[in-house]
Amino acid sequence: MTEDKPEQPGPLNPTEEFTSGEIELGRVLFAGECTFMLGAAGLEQIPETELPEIAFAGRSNVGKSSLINALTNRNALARTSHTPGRTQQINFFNLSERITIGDLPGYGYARAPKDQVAKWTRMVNGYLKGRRQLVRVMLLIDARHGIKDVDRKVMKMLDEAAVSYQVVLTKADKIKEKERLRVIAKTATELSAHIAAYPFIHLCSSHKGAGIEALRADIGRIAQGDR
Ligand SMILES: Nc1nc2c(ncn2[C@@H]2O[C@H](COP(=O)(O)OP(=O)(O)OP(=O)(O)O)[C@@H](O)[C@H]2O)c(=O)[nH]1
Ligand SMILES: [Mg+2]
Repeated sequence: MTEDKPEQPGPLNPTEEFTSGEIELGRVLFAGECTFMLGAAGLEQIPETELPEIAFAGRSNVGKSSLINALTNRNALARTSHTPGRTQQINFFNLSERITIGDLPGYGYARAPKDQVAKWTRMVNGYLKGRRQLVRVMLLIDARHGIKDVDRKVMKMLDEAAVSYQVVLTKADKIKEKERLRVIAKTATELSAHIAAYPFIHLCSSHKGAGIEALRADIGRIAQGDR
């Protein structure tokens, strides 16, 4: 856990953003059963479901699968890897029969074969634009690097498709507090120009557990229908 204790609410002190009741609801939601449903290798394999759905999107290796594991407190629910491009299909999880979680293949992996990239892009874009159940996209951004052009393309597409999304800065343990403040400020400024972006930014470390309970609380809000 980080030792940061800033006075103002926000990503460095995110629990201030949520009531203790919301933190508890989030904890209970993620303490429930989380089961792997299926991995969809193409749009036609995406399951028909009724629950509200949250997708974890972001560049290859940004930490999507690790974050799902940290949220659910399981080491190996979603497969993680040192090798970018590990998640090659959309993996669906059912959380407590309340919400569906989608772990997306990462985008922007320069060394992946071109036809593979084209296939993933088609699938991920088709899913993000056309998924009726999708209530929020968690757009993961590496806190060390900030928003990149490949992320901007996805943000533009989500804005145009009116799919609400929220930035989660990952790997917070890799940078110092001063840099955290800088990346949060810069990200917030850029997000303010995006119509479908939520203004609240999460800052998490899946390895150290920082920011995880706040993100659980936020997803709990979504599961409650408070969007
Ligand atoms: N230091 C640190 N490393 C992290 C954190 N989260 C993930 N990583 C590391 O980043 C690498 C990629 O993590 P994944 O969770 O597999 O990333 P992903 O976004 O699912 O990757 P793809 O499925 O390939 O798109 C692994 O080596 C993780 O251990 C974090 O909070 N801190
Ligand atoms: Mg992954």
